[in-house]
Amino acid sequence: MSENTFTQGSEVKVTTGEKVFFKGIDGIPFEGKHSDNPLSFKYYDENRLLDGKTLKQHLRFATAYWHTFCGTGGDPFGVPTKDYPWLVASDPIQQAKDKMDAAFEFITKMGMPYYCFHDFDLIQEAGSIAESEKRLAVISDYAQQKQQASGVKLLWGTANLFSHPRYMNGAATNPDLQVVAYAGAQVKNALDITLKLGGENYVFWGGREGYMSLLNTNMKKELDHLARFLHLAKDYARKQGFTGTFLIEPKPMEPTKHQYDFDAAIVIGFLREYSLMDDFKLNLEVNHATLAQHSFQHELEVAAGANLLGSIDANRGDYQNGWDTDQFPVNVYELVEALLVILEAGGLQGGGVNFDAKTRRNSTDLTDIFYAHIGGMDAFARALLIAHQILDKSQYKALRKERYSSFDSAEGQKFEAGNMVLEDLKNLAVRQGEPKMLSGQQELYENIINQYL
Ligand code: XLS
Ligand code: NI
Ligand code: NI
Repeated sequence: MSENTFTQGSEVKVTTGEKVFFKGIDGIPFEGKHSDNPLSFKYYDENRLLDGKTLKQHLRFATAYWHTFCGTGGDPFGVPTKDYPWLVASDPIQQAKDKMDAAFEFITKMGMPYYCFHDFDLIQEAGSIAESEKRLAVISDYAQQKQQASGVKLLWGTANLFSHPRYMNGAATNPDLQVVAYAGAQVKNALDITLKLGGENYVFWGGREGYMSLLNTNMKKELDHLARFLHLAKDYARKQGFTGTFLIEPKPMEPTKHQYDFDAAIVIGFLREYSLMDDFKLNLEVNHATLAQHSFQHELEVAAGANLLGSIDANRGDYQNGWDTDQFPVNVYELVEALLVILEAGGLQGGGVNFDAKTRRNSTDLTDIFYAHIGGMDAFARALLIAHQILDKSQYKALRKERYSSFDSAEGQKFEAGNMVLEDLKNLAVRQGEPKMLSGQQELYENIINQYL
């Protein structure tokens, strides 16, 4: 591998292959909000300190290999629109290396510390398991060199168990054991390369683990199989020395009509039922939350409440239509609401902010992927700073505390500690009489966010 390196920001070194794909862009500097340079950060100053950690350490941004280097703009109504120069070689190994050169060039020019992949984002799947293993060995060797040269790390790996036709009836929940076995082989290999590359987490997104019709589905059996499968994967990875976190990424539907990992609450119930709570946490995605008719901060609150807030997939949906549009995040007000939850929970547990987002079909310039990530990173950085200020300076926390202050009384503490019986509640009600009307003050809370924006 021949590469050029120079330092971008604190840790990541710009790393190109023999061919330079993003000519004319050397890196994305922080220039502040008054800069008119569209290829600069306005808010994301990676070295800025906040509570003893840099913004880079707080946010732990990652690029999603699949959208940014594999997604070429095809949709159900039309062929791809993006001619990415790293996808032209016909030999799969050469193409995978070109793609990885482009990926590391992009990631390092952005100054992002992490990336995430599915096994067959890295290299095209071959015709047999043995042949695919060989390909994965070659490309993961190459990734290892790239990571060493650049300082970029792997936030998480995963296996694509939804694109190949064999998975049309699901992977771990497939009614055919032979397909489950194939999924097992694939996860074993994906775990092996994740481990080899020092991956900090491993994700399961159950794209086709669900059903299209209940008429042909034994739901209980499929859920038991899913849990069995996750135990096997976890036991194998732990035996190999993986110390990171397994993450389940909930989504209610798409591509299936109903996905078993519907939302955070359902996944938590599943993990609890099948004794997986010690090893698994959640990877929450904005657009999956909205598909489940929740806000993103709702999903974050649910996970944080169970101490399972692992990582996030950052993107946004479109409020005028109902599917997973995976757009880059731009809505600072909503991100502040999310970051309030994340900060109050003490941050993400081992995860980071992965841009599971894609540029639009008609965003066909290579520069567009820079604009997209700059926008997302700036929006997150800005929201983080604002949320931090709100927690630090405003009456937000005090207001919320005050709202529950009746539970600080002797009776309230007795109730919370489980030292009351129902008759005690009745006696308290009789003693104190009709409760006063206590305003929820929603508008006041909403105005606090606006004030700090
Ligand atoms: C799809 C999911 C997927 C996972 C990784 O909607 O978001 O991209 O993040 O398999
Ligand atoms: Ni998604
Ligand atoms: Ni995702």
